[in-house]
Amino acid sequence: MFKSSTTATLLSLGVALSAAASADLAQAAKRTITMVAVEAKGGTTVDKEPFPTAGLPEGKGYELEAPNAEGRWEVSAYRWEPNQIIVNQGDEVTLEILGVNGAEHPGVIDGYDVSFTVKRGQLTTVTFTADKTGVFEFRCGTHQPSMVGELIVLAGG
Ligand SMILES: [Cu+2]
Repeated sequence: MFKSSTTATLLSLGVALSAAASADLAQAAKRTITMVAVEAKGGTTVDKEPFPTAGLPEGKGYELEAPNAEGRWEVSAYRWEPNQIIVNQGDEVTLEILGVNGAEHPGVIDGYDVSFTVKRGQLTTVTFTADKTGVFEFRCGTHQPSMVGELIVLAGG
């Protein structure tokens, strides 16, 4: 008896909470998303792992350095972090992007006529209203094909 009434209470609480979450989602909001432009790096020596023979896609986004005199090889990839941004239609979105690796990253968001440049050690602020729904690619003009992301704008309630 106690158990089933507890379950019923928790269920109604859950319904109330999800209703509140839906109400929040339906309202346009100011959203600030903190991002970084980074280069993920790794490396090892040929005595531990052989140098990969397959190669990587063309472009400056990926780098695979052949073994040096000591047999050490390196691999790296430039990326936006995070690279998936989900907002609601109507939100006023601010991206605050810190350049950590790489001198400069010229960025664009397709379909939004938004462009910006991120420089190492500087915080670049990009503000726009997410007025169109859909999935929009954002990318760095220099570091392809790795430095891409998706802006996902969900339909308003
Ligand atoms: Cu870049």
